[in-house]
Amino acid sequence: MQDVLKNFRLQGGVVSCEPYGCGHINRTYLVVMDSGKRYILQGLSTVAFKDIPGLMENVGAVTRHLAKKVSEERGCLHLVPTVDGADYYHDGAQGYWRVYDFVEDSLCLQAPETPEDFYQSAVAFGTFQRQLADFPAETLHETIVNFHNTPDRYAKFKAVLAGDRLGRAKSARYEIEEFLKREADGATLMNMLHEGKLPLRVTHNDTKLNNVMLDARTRKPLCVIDLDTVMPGLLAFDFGDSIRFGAATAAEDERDLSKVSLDLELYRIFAQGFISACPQLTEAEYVSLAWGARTMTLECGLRFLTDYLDGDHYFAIHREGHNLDRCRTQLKMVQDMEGKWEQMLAIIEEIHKA
Ligand code: ADP
Ligand code: GN1
Ligand code: MG
Repeated sequence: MQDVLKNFRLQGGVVSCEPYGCGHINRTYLVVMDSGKRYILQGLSTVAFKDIPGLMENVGAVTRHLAKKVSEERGCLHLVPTVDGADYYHDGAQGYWRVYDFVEDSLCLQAPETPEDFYQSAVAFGTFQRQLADFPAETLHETIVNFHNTPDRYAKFKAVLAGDRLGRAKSARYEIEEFLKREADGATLMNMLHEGKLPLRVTHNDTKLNNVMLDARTRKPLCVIDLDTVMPGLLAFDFGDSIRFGAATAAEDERDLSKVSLDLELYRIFAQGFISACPQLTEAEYVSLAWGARTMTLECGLRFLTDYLDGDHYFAIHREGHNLDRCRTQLKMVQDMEGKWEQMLAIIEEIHKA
């Protein structure tokens, strides 16, 4: 790693560089210097991202835009330049690398420890929307084309299923049938977009709880991280992906499905925080939020299933069948949301009318 690190303008000498965090996509390392300064080094996934120069142009522009809006250093991510003054380092053999200042005295949670933590993460993602409301969306590269186009995710799933190269479909018969049954549901948001009912905004598109940093002392939001998928999108994507991950009663890869459900109280709390911090929502956007939760969960489950059938190339796995386990929790969440659907709509309506 020394070979990579020597290309960045770091303060001091490197003491250690160890794998860090729970991300599924990039290779993340914590770098500790003899000066006491710490950094995050990331090797970017060329499986997930086909245009990394474009992606890094987005990240550079977005972080610089945010830096003008925040009141303290830890209020947004800061890229550390290379010795040549660039935002990232690329080497044919070693791939693409970037370095961020480590966000010190912060918490990055895999699950909310208290409902208040979840509320604060909602405020963080809502505020992020507001801070980017005046960002020139047309300058952003689409870092993953059709990222939250669920009908397109279905098309890719069906192509992989038809090939079934690894013969894994037989071990996921039930899940395959259940996802196929819900294809029309998966198109709801895209239909609303194409009918001109929902506005495109600059969205984060990957609003997992572990993509927000809270202040370790006050537990108030510091900043939103993992900006690789900042692109034009729907508010419902950001709301929905947060619910999918953070309002679940169990981890994304829990094997005991009896533990997996949607916590409606956490759903309500997140909606309150998110709506209060976001720019003004349109009438249709309010209605779209519950669909966002259902669609992002369905889509993510479908993506895990597709990657399982395809040989686990996309999401990092840590055990055999990991992506199938993840797919099963998402399906269980979708089924639970269907049972709670009227309540999910009513909760948003109550907040809207309050
Ligand atoms: P991935 O796309 O793989 O999820 P992330 O950018 O989310 O990659 O980073 C993975 C994890 O590393 C985060 O969940 C967080 O715990 C940690 N992390 C990333 N950037 C920083 C940072 N600047 N300061 C502190 N921790 C960070
Ligand atoms: C990935 O990068 P990370 O781990 O925050 C994925 C998301 C999925 C999520 C599922 C770029 O998020 O879309 O919802 O895993 N990110 C990308 O946990 O594909
Ligand atoms: Mg992440």
